[in-house]
Amino acid sequence: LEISPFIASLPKVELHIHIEGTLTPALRWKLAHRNNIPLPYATYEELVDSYNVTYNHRREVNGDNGAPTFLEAYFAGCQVLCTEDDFYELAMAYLEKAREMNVRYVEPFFDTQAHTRRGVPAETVLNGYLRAQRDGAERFGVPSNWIFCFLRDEPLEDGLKAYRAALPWARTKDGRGKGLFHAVGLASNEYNRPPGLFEEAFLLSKEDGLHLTMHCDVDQKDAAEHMHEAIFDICAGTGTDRIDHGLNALDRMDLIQGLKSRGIGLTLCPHAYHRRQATEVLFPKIRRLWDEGVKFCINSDDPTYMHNVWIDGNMMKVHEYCQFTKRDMAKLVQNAVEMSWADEDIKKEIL
Ligand code: ES4
Ligand code: ZN
Repeated sequence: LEISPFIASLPKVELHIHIEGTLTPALRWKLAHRNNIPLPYATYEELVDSYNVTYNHRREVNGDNGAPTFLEAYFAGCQVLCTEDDFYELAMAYLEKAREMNVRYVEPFFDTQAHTRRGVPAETVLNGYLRAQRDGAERFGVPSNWIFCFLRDEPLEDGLKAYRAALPWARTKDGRGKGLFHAVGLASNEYNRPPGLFEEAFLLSKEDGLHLTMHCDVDQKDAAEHMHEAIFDICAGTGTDRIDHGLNALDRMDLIQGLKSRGIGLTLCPHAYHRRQATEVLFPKIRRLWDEGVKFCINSDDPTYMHNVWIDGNMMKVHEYCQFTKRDMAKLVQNAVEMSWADEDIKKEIL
């Protein structure tokens, strides 16, 4: 699908993108050489090929066709990120790309655990992203508020340690933090890792005044149960503020009702699902969510690991396949603004 002038010029807001999932083969190649990190690929073409990943996080579900799982490829990509400048360059490349797509505001996810477990100090990661947050707003006019992610397939204790290390870079309610992130999320492989396992971490971040979102990925094992926990049980029953993906709400009416009554929005990433679901299956589901009155917005997830389909390509797909009108498309952006945790002056500027 070619991006239409209407979608290209529509002001956009991105609420579901993993910064490490924007690493291009070109930047990865450059950083590998700069940092003397050996790549397990003989040629640049082989590196590009390694971005052809399988959808499910578990090899046994994919069948063994030799392709890496998405998470294997994603964490392999992370290995070239070593210095503060590397993290800065990664983030600046994304924010510049956002400007080119007329994306006016972003809330990128980042994983410190993916880097500290390789021996990179947390402050290297955080200072790189912090500098990009400042320069990206100034140079490209793209303000951003970032989201610290717990890796759910790592122990809670590791997540708590990572969170405490990152906290000086947060925008906490005491107003003393550096202001990089203002929310926490839950990412990585959710197989047998329900969100309730991270209750202590969520309560802590809420006490610190941070917002809360969590992945409830599509068609994973126990997807509906995880979603039920996220909506009704998390944070002593107050629930999450947002859900990332969450298409499985359609499996159960109590989930649809819960989302609506609690005003929880979904950050959908249509192309990520389109890799595995037929057009005539997937897009009617998204349309049904819309008709049910569930609030959602359209995002890109990990564009370089998903055929380079960015937010504009994702919006094109729903415009085309859900029969969303131009007015509907503007409403989807408005949903993103309302679901966002941007300051009021930034929200006003976009709408
Ligand atoms: C992710 Cl697609 C996806 N699922 C789970 N965790 C992630 N982190 C980055 N992308
Ligand atoms: Zn995601």
